[in-house]
Amino acid sequence: MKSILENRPALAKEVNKVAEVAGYLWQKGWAERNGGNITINITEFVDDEIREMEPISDVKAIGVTLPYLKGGYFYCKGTNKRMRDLARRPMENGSVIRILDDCASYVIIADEPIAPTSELPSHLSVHNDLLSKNSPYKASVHTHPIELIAMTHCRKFLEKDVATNLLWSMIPETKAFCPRGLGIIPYKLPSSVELAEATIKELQDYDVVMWEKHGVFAVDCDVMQAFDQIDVLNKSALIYIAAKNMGFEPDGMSQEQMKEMSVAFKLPK
Ligand code: 2HA
Ligand code: ZN
Repeated sequence: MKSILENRPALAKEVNKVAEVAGYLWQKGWAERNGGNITINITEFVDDEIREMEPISDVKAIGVTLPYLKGGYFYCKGTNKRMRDLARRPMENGSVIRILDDCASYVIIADEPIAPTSELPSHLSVHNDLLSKNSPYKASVHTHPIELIAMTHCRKFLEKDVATNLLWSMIPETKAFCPRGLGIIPYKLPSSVELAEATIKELQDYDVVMWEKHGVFAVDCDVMQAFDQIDVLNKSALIYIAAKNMGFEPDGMSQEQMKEMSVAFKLPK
């Protein structure tokens, strides 16, 4: 069977980036079993031949109406599929979907009829919101980073920007490469429309948001950059834990040092 990626190097490059990141998520221990999901808006790579491809699934409801997604195409990790498998075989553990003209349903078009991620309402609602704002962001990543999730089991880190400021203060790179910080979303049922709505709201102010006691959701121009933002935050969490394990509370960079960073790197906060 011919893959949709065949003779489409630009599209294949984006999907291969997803596979590379899926491998990192597994190696980091952030992707147990089927944990986590990735979706990429690939509409810009779609040609007439793809537009004419016959559906290979029934029409399925998204659960929400998303007007900016009309005629859009997404690569989605498959529900119940493993990141470690996707890393080697992205088109056997994910699929390409087409959003239909009612903006409330989709069909799978390639390569195999693999149902998309259980967090599809959150992912697609976020893509709809990004398009409504003309954002250049095309990738959304949900994963289970151990140390960041552990922090959400402590109430003080759930207060606005307490975790952000602590993580920024552990090493200068974190503020430079995750300049909008870590948003916090109180616990909500996985896959729910409530979780999707809260995620969109929090993403107005942050590129990475934490689902309390569950995982992070990050957006960026491509999947590699979304991963990098999560990675620098979790690195800071690891430094914090290392210091605590050495028996002391880390001092952290001072507010002056962090302000100096913001000026030097022209950061938004
Ligand atoms: O896709 O992580 O939150 C598996 C999950 C759901
Ligand atoms: Zn999850």
